[in-house]
Amino acid sequence: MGEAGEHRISLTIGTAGHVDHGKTTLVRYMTGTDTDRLEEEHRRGISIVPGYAELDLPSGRRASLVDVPGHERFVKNMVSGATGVDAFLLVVAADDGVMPQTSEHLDILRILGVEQGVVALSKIDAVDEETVELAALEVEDLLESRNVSAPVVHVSGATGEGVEDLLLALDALDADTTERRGDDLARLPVDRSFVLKGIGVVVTGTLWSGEIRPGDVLHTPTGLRPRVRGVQNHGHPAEVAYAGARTAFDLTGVEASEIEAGDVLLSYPVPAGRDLDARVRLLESARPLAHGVRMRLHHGTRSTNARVRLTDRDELEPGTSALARLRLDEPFVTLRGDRFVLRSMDGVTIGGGTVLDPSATGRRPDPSWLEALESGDATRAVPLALARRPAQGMTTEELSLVLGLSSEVVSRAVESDTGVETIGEFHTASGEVAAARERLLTALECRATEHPESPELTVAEARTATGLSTPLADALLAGMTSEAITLTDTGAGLPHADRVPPELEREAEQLLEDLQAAGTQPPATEPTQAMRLLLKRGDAVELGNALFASREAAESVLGRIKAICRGSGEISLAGLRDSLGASRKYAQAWLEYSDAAGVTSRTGDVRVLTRRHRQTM
Ligand SMILES: Nc1nc2c(ncn2[C@@H]2O[C@H](COP(=O)(O)OP(=O)(O)OP(=O)(O)O)[C@@H](O)[C@H]2O)c(=O)[nH]1
Ligand SMILES: [Mg+2]
Repeated sequence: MGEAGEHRISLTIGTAGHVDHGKTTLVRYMTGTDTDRLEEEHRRGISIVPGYAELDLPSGRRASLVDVPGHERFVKNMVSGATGVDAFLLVVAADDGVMPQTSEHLDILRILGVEQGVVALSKIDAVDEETVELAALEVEDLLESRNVSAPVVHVSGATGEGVEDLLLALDALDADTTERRGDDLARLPVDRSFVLKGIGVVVTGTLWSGEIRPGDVLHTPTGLRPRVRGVQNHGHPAEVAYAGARTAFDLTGVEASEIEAGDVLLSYPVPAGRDLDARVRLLESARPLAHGVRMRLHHGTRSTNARVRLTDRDELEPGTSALARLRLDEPFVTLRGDRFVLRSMDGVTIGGGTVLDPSATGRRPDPSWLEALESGDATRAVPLALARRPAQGMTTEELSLVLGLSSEVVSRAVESDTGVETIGEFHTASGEVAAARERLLTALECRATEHPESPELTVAEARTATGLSTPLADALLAGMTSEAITLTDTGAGLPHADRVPPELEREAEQLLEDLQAAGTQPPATEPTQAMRLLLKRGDAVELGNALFASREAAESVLGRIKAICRGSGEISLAGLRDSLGASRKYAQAWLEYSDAAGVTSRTGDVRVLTRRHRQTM
């Protein structure tokens, strides 16, 4: 089925409620789908893992139902199924009333930010009216105590009584009320991974954000790069998996053993981290939370143990929230705004929170940074993010990831903020760039003053002078070439820096005269600035051993060497010495110069012309 013909899911509803209260039965009645797929689920008569079914609502909208297990041992699987749903369907059996997982599931939904939903008071066929009314009162009390408002519909999954009303109530729910960020990053928390005969490795999950298409290469935090061969949404082959859809992919480039439930697949690599800064909220029903306590943390399809360190207090009171640093036993991929659930080590849900900084650094959380992240206000958070990474700059993509905001929102904030300067693809604090530019110009001026004969810095030296990271320094250099500096293969310089000061020019002229007068036997000398200027201009040559000669002298000696070689096929040290009437030292130096210039090459005790010079007469 193609993209255009695809009947998209507009609403995802998660069931909730105590074990055996009739969730799966109700889902089956409404959809015809048995969400208890496992043999073990049938044998034990309970749900164990989340199951999925599609539901056509009276208005024509199509919803996805996530049916979660109610047994207290499978709360982890309930969190995994409930993460990312738009609304809840809380099922309470009329014969049993409100039970422990009824309230625990409702708490978890609130922690996950799922605030809207419907309560189904089920099994009304099995009890008398008075019992139904009693259960209804318990439900009202529960909703009131949790400050949740939701319609309560009396139904039977056995007879179908009340199901029409239930469908109408579900149809009245809004889609997309949860914070689903339209990130460019596609994120799939894997809930199943298996091998299908003839197809290969298949993973399933609910896509949290972004889009995934056949042919895409995905990334895992451990560095695997599986390629997507085929995509299915809700069991139908599709051209694109979209955020919120129940998806399945068949993958190449990975072994089945390398990907398991709880892993996350990403459209580009995002580092996993063990230290998170977060806002932690404690349920009204929980005991006070002491600083430094270890907890079980549930995030999407994964869970791990974590130590919770409160930032500004020793103890968190029930019903309140505070900033905290969480140290996870295993690295997780999280983004700003992600919700997580906290349970005590003995399995009681005590609260949860919202990730603010997924890669927390420093000894203590920085409250002003966390508050900016929490505000979701890009204009507030962008300058702080840039200030936290001095001398590096950040791309729009990096900012979007760190702030947990879409790249459009980030771009708008960057454009409207006069304190942000953009160089190439990097955004930086503008003061920082001005300072780096100053440092570079100063370094170039210094170089030009101290070494007018070679006033350029190498590119590496220029980068160092800016004090910026290499990519940012390169962007700065590239941006400055049109105006302030020249950038060539040899290095960076100032325009007109090759203008030589008059004193040096005079000194060089005098030196050149001396060299010319000295001819083929110049005296040894230090390589002064004036000498380097002559070398650079080609007016002088270096013979080695602190010997420098004029270009004319060099040309005459090379001419003589060539003539001797062409006459007798070779030249010896003694031969050149006699021809020049010079000492052995000079003859040796000139022969070495001739070798270095590629005119001659040494064979045994003599030199012969190189092939190039043999041919040209
Ligand atoms: N009489 C009657 N029995 C029901 C009704 N709904 C469910 N049951 C029975 O209650 C038992 C449990 O139903 P399930 O639908 O499996 O309950 P569940 O909430 O999905 O249970 P878990 O997923 O394990 O938490 C089954 O034996 C059902 O036949 C109902 O409306 N009326
Ligand atoms: Mg069930």
